[in-house]
Amino acid sequence: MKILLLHAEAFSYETRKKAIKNPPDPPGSWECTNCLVVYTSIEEDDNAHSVMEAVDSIMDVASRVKPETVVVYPYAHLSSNLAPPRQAHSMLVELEKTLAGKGVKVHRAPFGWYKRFSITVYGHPLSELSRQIESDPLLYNMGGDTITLREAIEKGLIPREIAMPFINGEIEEILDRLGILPALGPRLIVESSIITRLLGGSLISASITNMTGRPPSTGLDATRLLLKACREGQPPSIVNTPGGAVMVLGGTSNPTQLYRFEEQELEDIKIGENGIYVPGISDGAVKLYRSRTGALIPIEANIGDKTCVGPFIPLIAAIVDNEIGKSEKDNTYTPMIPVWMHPIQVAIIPVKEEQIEYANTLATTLARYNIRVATLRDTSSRIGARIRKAARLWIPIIVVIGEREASQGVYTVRRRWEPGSQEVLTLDELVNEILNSIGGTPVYTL
Ligand code: A3T
Repeated sequence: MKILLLHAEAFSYETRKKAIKNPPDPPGSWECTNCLVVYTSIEEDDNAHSVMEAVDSIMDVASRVKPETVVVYPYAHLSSNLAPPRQAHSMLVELEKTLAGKGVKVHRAPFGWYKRFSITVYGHPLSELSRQIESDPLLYNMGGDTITLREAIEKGLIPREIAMPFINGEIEEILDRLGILPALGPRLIVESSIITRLLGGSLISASITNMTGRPPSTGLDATRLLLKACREGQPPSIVNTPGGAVMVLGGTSNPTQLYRFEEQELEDIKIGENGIYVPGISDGAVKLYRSRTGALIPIEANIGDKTCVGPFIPLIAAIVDNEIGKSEKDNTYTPMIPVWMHPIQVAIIPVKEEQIEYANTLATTLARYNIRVATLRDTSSRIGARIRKAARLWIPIIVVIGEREASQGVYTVRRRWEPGSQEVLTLDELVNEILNSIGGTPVYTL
């Protein structure tokens, strides 16, 4: 996405004629004074992440020039790599909504029209700015190579099931996907004890009853799948871990039904009463997570002496949902997922261009310990904005490198679990701390 931000004393436009066949917005005209006009070209690679980035940039400028209104103006002339109109329009709507959600007065100009416009720019130093918004601004470091997170997944450097819920930038996105999580063929296994530790209080336990004669409840697909795999567990669908727990490896022909229970199907689950009716199985129990939207996600099944957990992506979804739930109840609580579970364990942020080399050396060193690192090296974006970006992704450890750090050979570390505080560490201290927080992780790769 490319944006041109002009702080205007006066601005007005008026639609002339259609520039595309069926413009999604009606024609119109508009004028304003003291407005920040954001000429926006949506590019092919743009995604939800780019919108958040753009919002950050716009808010940053708006906080300094203090306009009365922000105008989102579709403008196809800043890029030669344009997104098709439908995608471009929906992102501009998203941009408008997200800005409005931040309490900004926003006006979005009609899409797909030739427009006549006039603008008078104030002329102060901040009144003309442009920003290039990267669609995937996190540069992942593996063995000294700098690649995007997406490339890292494709190369198999980050377990897909860990990284996928994060790939579009907004963890919240996985909540939308709670019902339609694709079966990705997980390769990771996790001990059930850790799930109980993370979700404990939020899990609903239900026994499985064998009410013969009752029709099967179709919405129990996910639970049934988990139970079936747990009971029948032929490799590679089930793997015993050293801790005795078992991970069910997903796989279904109809992923859209896998984790979603429809309203009426919820009635079939008589939790704490008759248990769950699952045809053909009567000797087990399940633990379900009830999300904030009411969806029930099967987390764990017990059949005989076997415990089956998984698959991995709904687990992450449940944990994220649960954490958001906690932070909604208590606004001093910072939602977080454990360091071992995050696709990016450490974000390294060089303050200025001159510190990039020092940042790269650190990234390479950490990557050698198999620590998953991303560098936010876009030094044209302000340091605060980059720290916020890392925080928005729930990256547990953030290392900021400024002039002082680079010259003294130390690292300023912010830990997500200690909001508001930071500490200066040596390389050894930093490495030890990270390895300790990952150590003993009960996850195994197949
Ligand atoms: C104009 N202002 O540019 N990004 C932004 N807008 C787009 C895109 C895109 N990827 N694709 C189409 N009109 N549009 C006017 C000039 O006066 C919209 C945008 O409104 C553009 C129009 O569709 C034709 O490309 C022409």
